[in-house]
Amino acid sequence: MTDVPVPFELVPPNFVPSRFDNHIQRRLSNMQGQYLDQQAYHSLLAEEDRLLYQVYELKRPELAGELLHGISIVHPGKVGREYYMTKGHFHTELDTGEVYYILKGHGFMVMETPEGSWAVEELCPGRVLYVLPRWAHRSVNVDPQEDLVMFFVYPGHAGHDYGTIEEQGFRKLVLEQGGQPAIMDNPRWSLPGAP
Ligand code: S6P
Ligand code: ZN
Repeated sequence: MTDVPVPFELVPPNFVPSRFDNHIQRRLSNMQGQYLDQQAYHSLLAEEDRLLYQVYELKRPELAGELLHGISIVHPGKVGREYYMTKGHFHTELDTGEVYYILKGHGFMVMETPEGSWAVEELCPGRVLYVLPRWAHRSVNVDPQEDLVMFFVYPGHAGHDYGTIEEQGFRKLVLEQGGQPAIMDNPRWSLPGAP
């Protein structure tokens, strides 16, 4: 972590930051219970614990005045008909948003609120998506070959709540249907607290 303001570069074609403090790699084994087709998940995992996505973080103190930022790279691929995706999370401090700037690839951001509102927005290079406070978010790569690469920035005190999503996933899934991405209801999902 630097204590003086110095820039870094995001160099095409892969956009890995020219300096970073933390490199996170998430694999199939980190996504237990998240994919709809559990049979496909377990047979893929038996073959190889594939790398699904990576995050390069520029560390800053986790304080309200700070902005945490970095690059996320979701690789192409599918588990059954469901595309590679991030775990997804709410921010622990619900009233914190996040900005994504899409550098490369093609995907969707799947979002929802604790009250059950949902939104799915397409991601393509040059596009900016502001994920509003209170909205959980998951990025999905729907390109058959290319990485989905995004720059993100969010408040230092946001924190991550993965548990809520781990329980039943997001309300909407992005799956391949007839060669195209399609948005579908998640059969495992019900409004938290509903009978
Ligand atoms: C953090 C921000 C991203 C994600 C990254 C991986 O608030 O939303 O840096 O951490 O896209 O997703 P996840 O759900 O595994 O943290
Ligand atoms: Zn976030």
